[in-house]
Amino acid sequence: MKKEEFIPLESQKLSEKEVIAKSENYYKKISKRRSVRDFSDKEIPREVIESILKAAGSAPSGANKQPWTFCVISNTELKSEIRKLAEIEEYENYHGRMSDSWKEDLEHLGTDHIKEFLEIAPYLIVVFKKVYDLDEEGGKLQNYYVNESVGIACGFLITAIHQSGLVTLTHTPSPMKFLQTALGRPKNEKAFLLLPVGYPATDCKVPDIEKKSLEEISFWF
Ligand code: IYR
Repeated sequence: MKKEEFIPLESQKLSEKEVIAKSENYYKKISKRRSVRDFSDKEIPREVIESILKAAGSAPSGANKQPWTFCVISNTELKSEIRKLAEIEEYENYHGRMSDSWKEDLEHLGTDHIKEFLEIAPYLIVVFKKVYDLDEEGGKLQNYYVNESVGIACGFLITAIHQSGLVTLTHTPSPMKFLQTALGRPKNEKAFLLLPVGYPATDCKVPDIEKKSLEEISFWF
């Protein structure tokens, strides 16, 4: 595409005051997001999931290759199968693969190998990264900055879920190979993140944790 073929940017013309107010309001809203492990089984309309996936798919990516696939699971048997397989891996993690210091670092989150939420949440979204693309003859097509791109898309996905009034958890059962097999994904796709999506349970509690201050996370030059 030549520069002459570019199209005008759709953007709002805002005053400085409006920009300040918008940035503060967004911070207030997004800082209420919490990772949730206690889900309600209340159904979610399919169109909500479609919208949050379209939001995720609008993320920037290396050379606009959009190297991601989102698998959406609501089928009860498949959710149970995924729970079973995730718990097998997580049992190994919590009973050997994770170092003592890692387990100590997780203690305040109250996690263990039991992953009930994988069956209770009405939807599971498994994000796959496309390490490369395949052309029609099965030839390899290069993707760029795949981890960065898919990480950004996951950020968009998580904020879209929060913005919709729903909750999620960035669950990383490890290793995640079982997801590629269970969902029949091709060899160019590797599981990246598993997100249960739903409403929080009525009595949902979250760990009492804080985020680092602006002073701790930023250096200004
Ligand atoms: N994936 C495991 C362990 C785990 C690891 C980290 I890093 C966390 O922040 C939380 C949990 C699990 O999901 O239990």
